[in-house]
Amino acid sequence: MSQHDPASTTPESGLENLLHETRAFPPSEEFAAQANATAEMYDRAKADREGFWAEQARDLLTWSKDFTEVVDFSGAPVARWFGDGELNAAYNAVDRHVDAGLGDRVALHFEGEPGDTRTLTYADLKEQVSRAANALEALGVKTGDRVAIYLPMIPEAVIAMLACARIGAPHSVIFGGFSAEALHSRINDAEARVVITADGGYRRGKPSALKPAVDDAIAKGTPVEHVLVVERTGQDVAWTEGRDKKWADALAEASPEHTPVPVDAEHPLFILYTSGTTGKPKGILHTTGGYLTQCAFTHKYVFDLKPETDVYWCTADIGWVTGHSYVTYGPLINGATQVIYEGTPDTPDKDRWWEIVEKYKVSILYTAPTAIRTCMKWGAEFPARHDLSSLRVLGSVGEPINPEAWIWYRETIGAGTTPVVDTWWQTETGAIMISPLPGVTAAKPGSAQTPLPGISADVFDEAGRSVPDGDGGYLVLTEPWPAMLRGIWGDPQRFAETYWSRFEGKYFAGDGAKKDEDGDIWLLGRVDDVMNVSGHRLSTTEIESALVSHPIVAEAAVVGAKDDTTGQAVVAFVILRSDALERVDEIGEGEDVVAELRAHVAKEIGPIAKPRSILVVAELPKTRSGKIMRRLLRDIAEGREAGDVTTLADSSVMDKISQGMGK
Ligand code: 6R9
Repeated sequence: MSQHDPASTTPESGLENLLHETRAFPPSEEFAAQANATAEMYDRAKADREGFWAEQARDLLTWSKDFTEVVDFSGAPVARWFGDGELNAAYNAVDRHVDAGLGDRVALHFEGEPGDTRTLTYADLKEQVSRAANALEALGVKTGDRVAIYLPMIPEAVIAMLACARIGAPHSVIFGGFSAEALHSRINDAEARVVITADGGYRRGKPSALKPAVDDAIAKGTPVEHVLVVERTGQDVAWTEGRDKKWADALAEASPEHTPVPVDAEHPLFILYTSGTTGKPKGILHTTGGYLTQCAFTHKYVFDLKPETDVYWCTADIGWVTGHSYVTYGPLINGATQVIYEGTPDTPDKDRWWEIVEKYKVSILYTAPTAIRTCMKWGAEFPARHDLSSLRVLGSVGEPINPEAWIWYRETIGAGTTPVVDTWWQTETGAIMISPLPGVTAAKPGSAQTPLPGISADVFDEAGRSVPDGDGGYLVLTEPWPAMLRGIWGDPQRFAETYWSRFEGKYFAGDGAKKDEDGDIWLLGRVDDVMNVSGHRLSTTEIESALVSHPIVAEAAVVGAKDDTTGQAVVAFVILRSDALERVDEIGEGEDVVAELRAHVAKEIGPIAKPRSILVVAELPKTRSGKIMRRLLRDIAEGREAGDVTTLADSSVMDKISQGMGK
């Protein structure tokens, strides 16, 4: 694998249309009059940032021991927030609502893909989480031990996370779409001794197995001693006596009473792995007090949550950070009633989401631009089949939302009246950072606009100077924020280098951005070798490593090509080994090789990482110093003439690649 071409690490230019957008949608008077957010919040936070966050922490959370410190950044880049306070996340998400007499309020409306449903009140949740916490303790899990969670989107996913939090055992949730290989490396990196999984989950109308991947991962060697298995699909599963235990049995044997363990505000709450610019995923570490404060704050004000009357639905899977902050923690801390849905939006038909909105009278919907664009492609007839009049706030996250999709979302789903909030944040930031506030901000389609009260962001040029309004550069976060990551699990040096060295002492987000004439921020996509496919982060290097690990591949280069639906799509260029070329008879050629390599990537990383296309080439375009020029490959992948080739070691390479593609 070669080094990366610096020329390809400038802000993406594929979003020009976004920069010519001038429409604005001020809030209606009715909405503004009832909104949680006010314009004064910005002033209050500006006047006294620490005081502002301390107020939020006390207003939104219950502390078993109050704090006297707010933020301490003397150990930069690791911050401490509310450092001498103590609290428990599960107590805040569940018990205190029951204690306040809200035990009968619905916490979760679960909709399974086959149409089965379950309703859990806060009292039900308290019982389940307490039993699960006792069950984990019975398996020897103690405060500080890591627990891996590999589950479909079923209530047990939320219960498992909260059970871990209840005993102060950091969870590491691994997305159900990841392979045994990915599971193996994540389990080992976090040294998890317990895994919570299920036989499978329903996807696209059929059961999809999960347990075999756990068995395969453990067979490769891990510290795992116990596996709790939720029965969801009733599929046959292999069973290891003494190690595997049915979740239902473990909970039935456990007491429904459990005292939550108060932990320090800086106690680790979870590790969540995300792709970086190198092959090895980063275990992003979040702690308790600051993280929960910002989750609760943003969930209340960005979505204008009224917990007594709203029905909230975030379509994210708990395998991603959005599922952590805006399914499990933010909504439950705020005592919300929410919907969780197990399956795909087109099972059994393309109106499934809208059927769910109508059925549960969803009033706040939070989803990703890729899903909105997919619905646009399917057509307005599907939402038109349902009464969507309950909706009053719409949110977007995961990638830049193009103005067309933003307008379609507001017009077709939001009846032309609902505020749309485009929320920018990352696994690393823990919670929303830049977003309009409904009822306050005049929203601009395609722009995340303004750092939230108490958050400081800016756009810097190459030299680390704040750019004037109207100019573009790199997004940076200039002050510590409560939900900021506290590090990369086991790798403090990588933490410092990745985020804090590009602009000394400031957090470099890896995103290109522009300030418009009003100073509003427009996000322009990643500036590093991280791709964003359907809102999921994938590393070019990680997929290249997977391809090169196949015996027939000599070299591989991966680029993210613009895609109308998924934002970006993975396109791979591979050079086959000469001995493989000689054995074409055995291994097949063309389509066979491509199918084989796509399957190989799915096995190594997961189906989400499968390249959309793989092109077998004789050579890759490289500079004289041996760097692959991804910019040129992206030109090819996006169907353009290759740009400037003058820095290529061999300028005929691009002609050969283009000829090979029939151009
Ligand atoms: C929450 C989440 C983070 C990356 C981030 C950026 C992109 C997320 C965005 C957005 C433009 C938005 N991103 N929200 N880009 N506008 N509203 O998605 O976390 O999976 O870590 O991805 O996603 O490129 O750097 P994560």
